[in-house]
Amino acid sequence: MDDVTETDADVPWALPSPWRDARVAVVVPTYNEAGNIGDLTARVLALGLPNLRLVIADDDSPDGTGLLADDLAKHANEDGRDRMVVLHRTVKEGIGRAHIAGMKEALARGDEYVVQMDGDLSHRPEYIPHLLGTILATRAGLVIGSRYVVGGSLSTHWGRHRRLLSRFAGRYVNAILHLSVRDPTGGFKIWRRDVLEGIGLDAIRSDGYSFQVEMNYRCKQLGHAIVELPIHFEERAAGSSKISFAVQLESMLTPLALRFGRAGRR
Ligand SMILES: Nc1nc2c(ncn2[C@@H]2O[C@H](COP(=O)(O)OP(=O)(O)OP(=O)(O)O)[C@@H](O)[C@H]2O)c(=O)[nH]1
Ligand SMILES: [Mg+2]
Repeated sequence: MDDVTETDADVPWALPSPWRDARVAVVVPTYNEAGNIGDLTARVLALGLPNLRLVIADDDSPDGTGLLADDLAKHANEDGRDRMVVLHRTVKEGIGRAHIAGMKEALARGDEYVVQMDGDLSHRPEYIPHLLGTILATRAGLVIGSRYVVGGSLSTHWGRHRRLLSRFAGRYVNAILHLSVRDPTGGFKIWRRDVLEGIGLDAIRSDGYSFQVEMNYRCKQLGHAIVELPIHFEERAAGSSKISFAVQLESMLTPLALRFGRAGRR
C-alpha cells in the first residue's frame, strides 16, 4: 500500500444477493511475485463472493511464486471446492499468453465473468465487487478499472516521466484504433463470458502488454459496450517490473497491425 492509508477502501464492498453469487474467476499472471502472492490471495478470497475462483497463471517463476501458490491453493481448497487453481506454465511467454491460459481455464470451468488483474497489488483486489456490480448493472461486454476517468488516480510514486509515457501510450492507441477508452492500456478488467467466447482467445496475437489493447479492439469490433470504472492505481507492493524492450516494441506496433494489417480485419 503506498499513498493511501488503511481506510474504508480496504474493506470489501458487499454486493447484494443474487449478484454476489455470480460465478467469477479472477485471473492473475505471475512472474516472480513471491512477495505479493500471499497478501493478494488472502485479500481476493476475503471478498465475500462465494462463487469466486482465483486462477494463478505462473510461468515457472525462479523465486518460487508457483510453489507458494500451490501451498495457498491447498489451504484455500481444503473444503473440497476449487476456490484457487494454479497453472504451471513451463516457459515465460509474456503476460498476454498467461492471461489467455488463465481465461481458458476459467471458461472451461464454467465461470460466467472473468477478471484480469496484475499480481503485484497495483490493482487493489477490493475493487473486484465494484467491477462485478458494474458489469451486471450495465451489461457492458467489458468494464475497465480506469486510472484516467473522473475519480481515477495514479500512485504518487509515479514520476513525471512514467505519467507522461502512460498518457502518451493511451493517446497513441486511441489515435490509431479509435477506441474512445480513456485507459486503453489498463490491465484491471472484467469480461462477460460470452464476449470472450465471441472474441476467440486462440486468435489473439499479442504476447505481452499489447494484449490489453488487442482485447479492447476485438471487443469493440464485435459491437460490445466498454465501460470505465475509476480506480486508484498503486505502485507494486514488492518485487520489480517485468517490462522489457521487446514488450514495449510490441505495444507500439500492435495498434498499427490491428488497424492496417490483415490480422486486424476479421
Ligand atoms: N505468467 C507471467 N506473468 C507475467 C509475465 N510478465 C509479467 N507478468 C505478470 O504480469 C503482471 C504485471 O506485470 P508488471 O511487471 O507489474 O508490469 P506493469 O504492472 O505493467 O509494470 P509496473 O508498473 O512497472 O509494475 C504481474 O503480475 C507480473 O508478475 C510473464 O511473462 N508471464
Ligand atoms: Mg505492475
